[in-house]
Amino acid sequence: VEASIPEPLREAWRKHSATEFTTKDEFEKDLVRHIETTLARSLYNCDELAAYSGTALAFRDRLIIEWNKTQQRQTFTDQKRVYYLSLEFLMGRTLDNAMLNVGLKDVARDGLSDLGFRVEDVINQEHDAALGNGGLGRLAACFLDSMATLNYPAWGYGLRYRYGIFKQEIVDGYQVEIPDYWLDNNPWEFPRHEITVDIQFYGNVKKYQDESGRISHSWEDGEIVQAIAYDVPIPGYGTKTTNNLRLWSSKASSGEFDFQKFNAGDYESAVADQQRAETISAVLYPNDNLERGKELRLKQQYFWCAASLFDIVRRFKKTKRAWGEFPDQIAIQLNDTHPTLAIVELQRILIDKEGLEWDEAWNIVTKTFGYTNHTVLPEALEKWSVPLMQNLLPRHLQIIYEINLFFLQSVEKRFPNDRDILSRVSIIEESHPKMVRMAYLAIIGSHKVNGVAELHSDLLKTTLFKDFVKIYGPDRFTNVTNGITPRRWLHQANPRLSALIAEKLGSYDFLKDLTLLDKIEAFVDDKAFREEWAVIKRENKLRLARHIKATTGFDVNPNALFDVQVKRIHEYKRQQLNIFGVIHRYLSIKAMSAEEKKKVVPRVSIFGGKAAPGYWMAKTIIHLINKVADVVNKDPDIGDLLKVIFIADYNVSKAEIICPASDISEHISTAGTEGSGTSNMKFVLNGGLIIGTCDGANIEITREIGEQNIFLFGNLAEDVEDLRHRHFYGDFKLDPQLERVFDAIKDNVFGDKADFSALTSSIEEHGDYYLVSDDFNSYVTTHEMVDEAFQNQEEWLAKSITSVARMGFFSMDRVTNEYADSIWNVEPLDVTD
Ligand code: Z16
Repeated sequence: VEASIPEPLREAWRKHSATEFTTKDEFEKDLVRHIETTLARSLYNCDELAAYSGTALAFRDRLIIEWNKTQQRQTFTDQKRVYYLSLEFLMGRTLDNAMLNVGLKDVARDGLSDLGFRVEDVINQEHDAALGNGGLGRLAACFLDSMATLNYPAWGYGLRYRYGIFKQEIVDGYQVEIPDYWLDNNPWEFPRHEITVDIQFYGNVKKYQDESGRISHSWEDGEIVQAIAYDVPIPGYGTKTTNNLRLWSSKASSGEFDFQKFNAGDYESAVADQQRAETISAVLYPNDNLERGKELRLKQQYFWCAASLFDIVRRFKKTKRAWGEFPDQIAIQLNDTHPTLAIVELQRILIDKEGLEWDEAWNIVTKTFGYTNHTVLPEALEKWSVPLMQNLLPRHLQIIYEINLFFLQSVEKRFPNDRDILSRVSIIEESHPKMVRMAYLAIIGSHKVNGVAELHSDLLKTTLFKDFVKIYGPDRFTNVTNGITPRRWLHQANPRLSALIAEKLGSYDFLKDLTLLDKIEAFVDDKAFREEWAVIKRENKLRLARHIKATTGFDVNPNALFDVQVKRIHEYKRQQLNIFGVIHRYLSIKAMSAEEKKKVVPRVSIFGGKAAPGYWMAKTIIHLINKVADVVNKDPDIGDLLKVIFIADYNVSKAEIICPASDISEHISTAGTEGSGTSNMKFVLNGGLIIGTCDGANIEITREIGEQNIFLFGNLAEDVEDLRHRHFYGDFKLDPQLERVFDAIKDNVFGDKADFSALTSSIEEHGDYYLVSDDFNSYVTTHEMVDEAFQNQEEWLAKSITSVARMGFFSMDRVTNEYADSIWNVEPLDVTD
């Protein structure tokens, strides 16, 4: 039913249509009105939290007005749209970002100050929206920011988890996980109780034949869970475009089934059914780069894919276009294999519900989807057991077998003499139980597959997916190196640096075209500019030092070299290499004379990151870091020369404090294991130097900023296989400096050695899979070069400025435009009013 008001009655609507504040006075009026009415508070009981809520509501009003207009405009122009499907959106806080994007932070600052508040304190009241694990989820959030900023008609689709990534506490040196219930008083979401989709699970498939002999399938019975839409406005920077992020929440279906139970007096079991339905969107799985094959996770994936596809198809059908035009109107990007079922679901809708022929449907499907791969780690590649899928999604499994059959037939025709290729590329792995290989299904169902950095994309083509390159040719595979949004990761996190750059360039245009940063290289010898640059870094270090003092109680010397590694804790990211390096440094200082100590460059080694709750080795690494901190930080022989800090609960809002405050940061994964990495970009963009391996985007960062501006070390990806082989055949001698580190651990210097035996033995006895020993010498030597370089502050500063100037390539806007041109074939929608 159309709910549109007829033209003769629209006058009153237009007269009273909501307006947007622009001045300080108007902002104050909106703020006070929200505090007094929406929040039912007054000037007698307005604390910082209430001031936050009122401010958020005032800005929310603005976003909503533009969001409505944007949606109307996009519907009206009816051009191709992008749908970004991601199980994770690691958004962080919204208010600061919204203020900056609409260009009214100064207005808010002045207004809040009139009413007795500091804008920074108000902003700090907000709880992070942490619906993601790490890089993959943050990339999705950067995409949304960039797509809105560039005026692309684009929606995100995800799950509205009741619990985001857990909060981390450190108790006696161990990680403890606290549930992250974040939804109370979240002003940034709009429930759309009228937008619902019924989602089916289990049941069975019936086959029918009509008079003409045509066979059709129907998925019957099973259980129904309801998906409810929650919408989140996504404002672009310096544009009126405000896109939509639609998150689905699960609820028991209000269908007959439950009423029957309630009516039959089976109250308890009816309530239990409701609880079970709500479980689907209850919690984000806390694994980064690991898939564990749990049924509830598969339910989450299907629930979200089916709801999103229904929504997309419903919108398309309103346009009354022919099905063949579907791929001209719609591009769907799969963020990893998590949404691969969307491919199967669209095929099912087209053949089972809309009556298309298989080939016609499949042609539409493959033209619609693109698939982004984020990792080559085998433990992260999704496989679902066939019996599990048979039970939960019987019709989808049939369709997968059908897709596989047609695919293998075509492969057999092309490679009649290659018997092995069929079993190698089959979507079904012939194991016990059989498994569905989701990455293969995603490749077969998409027209483009991309990796996230050059090395990573090359490895995909030469290792993981090499058979598919043979089958489809190299053009199906492409690279789009990741980026970050300069709005959040420069302007918001580092306002002073952003202002200094704007002052030199004459405007903030670089925030929309980051390649303009190259103009600051002309000021690298400008004395005043250099001094300001140094002062800003120092201020940012002081801000972090205050945070460290407040959260850990430790004092750190702001003149020391701040050495930071913050990211998920994972063996492949090698925080163990870092902490072993710290122990090596500690032992070296302990062995020094007073004279020698005078030459030591003081250091603060800062760690942060969460371990997946079931990942024991990662938790052991956290434990060791904290034990080393206990010993080192109170050792009178060491004083200010070395401090070790573990920052608990690393998240997006902490990253905004940490990234601008590093002198050097560590990106030291075993070569060939990190897809891209994106914190490397955040640190360099904020004037920090980096130490890293030749891995992921480090390689392209080196190419852009110049190898004299980065500290690279370690073995290359091409040598990893051979080194592992040698370990396997016992051709291995522990690096002698690492041996000294292990001896200290085994002398119980950092508490009970038994606590860390898994860590040392994985290197000494179990093949050193991540090549910690092989890279140790190179790592330690490179850190000596870092110390030496840091002593020449003038040269260090030049490296810092030059690097920032050359970071334009890593803007998410470049990434978004590349996807738009080479994968989605969509155009921006110009906003003229
Ligand atoms: C993830 O965060 C990433 C890959 C993956 O398969 C699963 C998760 Cl949850 C990361 C990569 O590890 C990282 O290198 C990359 O920068 C990031 O995805 C974004 O592409």
